[in-house]
Order: sequence, then structure tokens, then C-alpha cells
Amino acid sequence: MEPMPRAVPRVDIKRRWLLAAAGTGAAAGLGGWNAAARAQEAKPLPPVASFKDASRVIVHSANGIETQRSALGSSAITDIDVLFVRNNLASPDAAIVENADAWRIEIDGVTSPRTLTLAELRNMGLACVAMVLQCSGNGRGFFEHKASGSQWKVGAAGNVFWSGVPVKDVVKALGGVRGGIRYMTGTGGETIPQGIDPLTVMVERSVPWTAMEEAILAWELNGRPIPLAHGGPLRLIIPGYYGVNNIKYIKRLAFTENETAANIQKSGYRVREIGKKGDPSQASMWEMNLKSFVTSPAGGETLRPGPALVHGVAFTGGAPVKSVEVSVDDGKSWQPAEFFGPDLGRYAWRQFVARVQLPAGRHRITSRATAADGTVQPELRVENERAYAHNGWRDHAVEVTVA
Ligand SMILES: Nc1nc2c(c(=O)[nH]1)N[C@H]1C(S)=C(S)[C@@H](COP(=O)(O)O)O[C@H]1N2
Ligand SMILES: [Mo]
Repeated sequence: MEPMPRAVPRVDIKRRWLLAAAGTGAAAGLGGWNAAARAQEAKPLPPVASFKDASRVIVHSANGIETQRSALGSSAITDIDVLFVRNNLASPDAAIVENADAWRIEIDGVTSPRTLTLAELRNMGLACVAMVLQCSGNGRGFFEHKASGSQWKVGAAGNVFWSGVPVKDVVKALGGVRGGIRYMTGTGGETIPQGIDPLTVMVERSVPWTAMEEAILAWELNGRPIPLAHGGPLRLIIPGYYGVNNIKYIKRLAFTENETAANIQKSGYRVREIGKKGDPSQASMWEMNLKSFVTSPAGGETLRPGPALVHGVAFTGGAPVKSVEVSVDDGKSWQPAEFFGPDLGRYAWRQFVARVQLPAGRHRITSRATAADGTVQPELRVENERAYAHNGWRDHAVEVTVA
């Protein structure tokens, strides 16, 4: 059931991209893309993400762009030049971000349902949150069963600032939620290709309605209007939840009794055994699990024997990160790391650093986070059909040569 909705929009995105490239006379046209795909070489950035720094991202496809491990740097916040991009459907027309204030969102499941413009939302409340945005499939590239989808390693994640109006302020202004509701459901503003059952492709996700306490309808990303690639002009932000729940170009926010019947909710983004189909009885990709990984060294380097610094990031959608340990011998022994940089709150990632000794030889360097409730980042991935939620420290190790 699942490959269908993915296969269809992918074709559509490519077609759109080609049309756009042809229309603007862009250098990388039809031939460029096909040749690159054939040769399995570095692919060009799609127009919607042309502002990215091609030298510091990995272009998996026109709808999957990953941040290189080394590009995550040590400045706490991820620049949009390198922030990953993941689209399930072709993005809407770029005109929607040029005319941001006119963007409309329908609010339903409240006492007084209403359609509000972005201009109106700007006067209803203001909040800013630093948050890790991470795709459910981040780490898929470490699984061995060849799960379909982008083979992300660590870089389908970034730590960014979002500003906008708290959802609870909007709800309050509209008289509060109706009785009996259990979910908050957001709908993406994409145009559904004709001749396809909308439920099979639409990006509409439901989360427990209590998530509205911290949710934001955001129009600003790292101090600028949200670009189209990241969901501008208006995006639902649910701190602590996997990327897919953070609906781009949101056109409807509804408080509902039931989860949406869209495939992306019903059968997609469900954790199940390899070979099984998705269904609503399986866990949905909501809160993120505890994870850390080393960002420097980034792997593949040759280092001098002696003292070295290892640094990286730790984050979670659950109980706050309490501590991080680092190992330079593939997990045989561990030493504590220290946090550095600002504490941007429980939904942001925390940077850690450790001073280690590296004798000559080859080393696998990794990190392991512990949360305030005692949860420890596991050693191994949990095998699952769609390769979601990988937080095992073993696969996330980097390998260096010391000589
Ligand atoms: N409307 C809409 N929202 C969406 C998506 C999409 O395809 N359409 N993709 C989701 C997925 S799977 C992820 S991981 C994040 C990616 O956000 P980014 O592209 O800004 O990094 O957006 C989510 N929100
Ligand atoms: Mo995702």
C-alpha cells in the first residue's frame, strides 16, 4: 500500500522541476538531471532548494537533501544554507511566499471555526522555539534491509529557531476546542495531482491534541520568513515530534475526534516488522527518541596520534538530555563529555565535547546520551520495515585513521 503514494508524487516533482528549469532557462536542465542520475554522480539542487550550499549537502533526489555531517558545525543552530529538505509532494507555487500575508488557514474543531490570514495571525500572539527538526527516516542509510526512501545517515536533522503564534493562543481566541476531540490534524497546502485519490498522497497528519500546548504556527525560520522549501509562508511546528508532523504551507488545522484517514497517517510512518504492511495499530512517528551523534571528526579523516577533541549533538523529544559519554574504541570504554554552547531549551539539541587520547591505529568514535528519566541511548537499531527512528550509537560511529 505504501510505495504507491510515494512513487506518484516523485514523478510529479521531477516533472515540475523540469518545467521550472526549462522555463527559467536554468543551466541544469533535463539532460543534466538524467545524466547525473545515470552516472550516480552528485545530483543538482532542485530549484526550490537552489539557495542551499551544494558543497555541504548530499542531494539524494529532488525531494531529499541531506546536511553533511561536517556541515553541522559547532554553532548550535543549523543554517538554512545546509538544513535538510524532505518533500512527499511537489511544493506549491513560489508565489505563496511572495504574498505571505494573504495566506489563509482554516481553523476547525474549535467553538468558532474561522479562516484566518497570516496577517491576522501576526497579531494573535508570538513565540519562538529552538527545535530539532528530524526526519523519521534519519539513519535509514545504516539499515541493511534496503528500506525504500532516502538513505539518510545523520543529516536529515537540524536545530533551528521557529517564530510564530502559539496554537493555543489561536484556539483561545476562537473559543477553545470542541468537546470530544482527541487529535490535532494539520493539512499541507500542496496541489494534489489530478486523477489520484487525495487520501493516497496528501500530507495530512494527526497528533495527540495535547501537543497543541507547545505547537506554533510559524512564519519565521532563523530570523527570516520561512522559505518555500521549508514550508513557508506558514508551517505547523510541533516541538519534540518527528519532521513529518511539522506540516509545511499549512492550510488547515483541525481538532478532530479521529486520526486522519490519509495514507501518510493510516499506513505510512508506522513502525512495524520488516515485510509487514503499515496499519493504524502500529506506533505512529510522533515524539522523537533519545539520540546523539558525533559531528567532528566527521569520519574518514587521518589524525595525528595524541590528544583530540570529539564533539557532537544530543537531543530528544522526551525527558531532557542529562549527560553524554564518548567512546573512541567502538563502545568498549566510555568517558564523560561536557556540554558547551547555549542551552536553547528541551527541544533543541545540546552540543557536547570530550578531550580524548588517540593512539595510532583505526578507531571508531561514537557517543551515547542519557536522559533525565534514566533512559540511555541504545547500542543497536530496532529493525523495522521503513527504517525509522534509528538512535543506536553503534551505527552512528565515525571511523578515523590515526597515524
Ligand atoms: N506539506 C508538507 N509538509 C511536510 C512534508 C511534505 O511533504 N509536505 N514533509 C514532511 C517530512 S517527512 C519532513 S521530514 C519534514 C521536512 O522538513 P524540511 O523539508 O523543512 O526539512 O517536513 C514534513 N512536512
Ligand atoms: Mo520525514
